[in-house]
Amino acid sequence: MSALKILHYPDKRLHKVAKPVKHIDKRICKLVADMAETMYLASGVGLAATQVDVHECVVVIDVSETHDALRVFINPDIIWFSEERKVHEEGCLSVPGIYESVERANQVHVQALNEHGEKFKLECKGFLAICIQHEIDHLLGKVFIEYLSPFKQIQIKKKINQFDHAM
Ligand code: GNR
Ligand code: NI
Repeated sequence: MSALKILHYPDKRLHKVAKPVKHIDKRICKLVADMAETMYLASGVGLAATQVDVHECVVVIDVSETHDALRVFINPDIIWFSEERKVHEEGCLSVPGIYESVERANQVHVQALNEHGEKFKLECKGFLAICIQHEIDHLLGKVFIEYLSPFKQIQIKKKINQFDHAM
């Protein structure tokens, strides 16, 4: 396994749209293992392949407190969104140091393949529902701050600029 480099906003590559995985082969299994290592090392609860500059539909999530419940989603598709929505504070490994409230569906039903190529459906609520929507957005080239007001987005860009210059 090897840890991968995580792209940071405003890197243009974060806006590429990921392509579906055609064959779950050794390369994809290694990508899943490397993404899991990268996510745990960075203390994240999820990671999309887009964030490590691989533009294929692969997501890993572990929302457990014990960090021992890895979930793998290949070609994930949200097949149902609840009408009920909820605001929750979000962060992103690709936008370090920024935490902002985002409104999303409270519950979603997701269909995907696991690393063995088996199709599964998962009913997600709570923090898992937020995470899977955040990760699938990455695969679509979308970063959570794009949900914020234009004013807020400019503020964040300024803050990131200052931070990058100080480094
Ligand atoms: O680690 C993460 N925490 C988090 C908190 C609230 C909402 C979403 C997330 S996902 C984020 C990891 C990440 O950037 N995944 O793309
Ligand atoms: Ni993210």
